[in-house]
Amino acid sequence: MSSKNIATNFNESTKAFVSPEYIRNRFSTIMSNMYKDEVPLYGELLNLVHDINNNVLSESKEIKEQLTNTGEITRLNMERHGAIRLGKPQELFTIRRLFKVMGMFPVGYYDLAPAGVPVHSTAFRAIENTALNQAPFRVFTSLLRLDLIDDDQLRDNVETILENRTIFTEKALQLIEKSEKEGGLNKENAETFVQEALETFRWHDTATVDNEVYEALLTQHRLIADVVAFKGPHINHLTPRSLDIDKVQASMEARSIPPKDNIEGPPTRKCPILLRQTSFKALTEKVTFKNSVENGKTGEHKARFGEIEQRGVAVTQKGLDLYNELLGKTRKAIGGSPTAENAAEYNQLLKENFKAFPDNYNELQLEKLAYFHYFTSNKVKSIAKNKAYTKTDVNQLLKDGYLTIEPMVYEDFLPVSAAGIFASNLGTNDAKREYDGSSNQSLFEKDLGEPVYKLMKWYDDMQDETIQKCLAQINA
Ligand code: OOG
Ligand code: NI
Repeated sequence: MSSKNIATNFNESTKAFVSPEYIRNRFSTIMSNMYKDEVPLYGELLNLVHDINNNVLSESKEIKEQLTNTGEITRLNMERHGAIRLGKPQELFTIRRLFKVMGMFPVGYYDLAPAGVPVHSTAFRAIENTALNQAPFRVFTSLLRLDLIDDDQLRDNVETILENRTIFTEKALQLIEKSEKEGGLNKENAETFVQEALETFRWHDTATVDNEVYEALLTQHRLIADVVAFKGPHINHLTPRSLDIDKVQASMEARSIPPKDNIEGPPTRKCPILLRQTSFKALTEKVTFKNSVENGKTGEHKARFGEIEQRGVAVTQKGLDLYNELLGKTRKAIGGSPTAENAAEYNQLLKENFKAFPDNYNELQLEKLAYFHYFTSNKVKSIAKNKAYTKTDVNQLLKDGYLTIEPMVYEDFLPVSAAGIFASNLGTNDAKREYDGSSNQSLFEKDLGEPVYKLMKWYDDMQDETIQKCLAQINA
């Protein structure tokens, strides 16, 4: 083969790489289809969310404009996140590599132990604004903390069970390696990759343990049984993005979707902040055990559900501190997590307490409580060019109408809400117990094989980028 031929072949194969966004969208679509088949109520929920989103968009010009300006409008109907729970460090390490093929990176560290769930977590997602708008799929990924199991014998047992399982197919592992070596996958390989990767997330109704071990795991914590007793980390929910979560919550029962008692996160506001979430209760699913044939014993397992979320503006550290203070104050007054009985009282109090959190975008911007995208207005053509404008001029430029802002959407999760979602679906009081093991981000990152992206820094950088872009235009 002549050198020219080699060059051509090389170019062809490089050019033939599909983008991580393509792979991520493709994976998100086939995962959603699989989940609709496995959990038909999720399909119902998707329809409900789409109907309500369409209503909001046709009724509110303001929201439509805002989503158009930030580029979010294109992603609205493909927006979803999922969640998985892993058992051992090796699984976390490899899942990081798997998600990287789809352009998803670990962002943030969430410690759920103080809220009574023996896991710590991160969220895999795209990290560039355009990439997010093209394919916003993300996966909340938890790793079981074996160090929090207090029964020594059970812990050893769990370790042995987990040691013996492989949650990735041979072909998926090969394609991860190929993508790492060559820098991408062509269309055909990408298709095989997504189909093979999907196997890791599939539900298996046959437990890998016998009914006695299952019961012992269940007694420790329902979550431990969910992670350890099965062949792999079945996707436990998928979550579309709603523009009006109160309306969805109120409309669920009419469509025979049983809602959770209350919405997690901040109260209803004119300018939504962070993230509000609700879900439908987990299905009761039949499982057979390793020894079911011999003893005829089958069981029931509850793990898989559907969730909805409404995303609002990302808040700064100052905003997050205020959020945590107001939420904490409300929870304390009510005696912890709200229940079906005191949900109305809780919501009333939450609303009252959050009056201390400004509810208009200008104030949120001025008080540095939230993050924004900055844009130049048409007026900028006539700006006086007698100085070089800098970041210190931004507030004046806004006031004079040379700049405009749009809220920067919160792309991540909230630990207290996550624990609430876990708890309502585990269907027990497990989440009431306390684990006093200290949070262990460095161990998590060691298992992951790299540090997680720092949450706040990511928003800071994004906001700064849009400001610098505006200043460059003004000073040009
Ligand atoms: C994850 C729960 C967290 C969210 O949206 O906060 C979550 C789980 O139940 O595995 O998905
Ligand atoms: Ni979720």
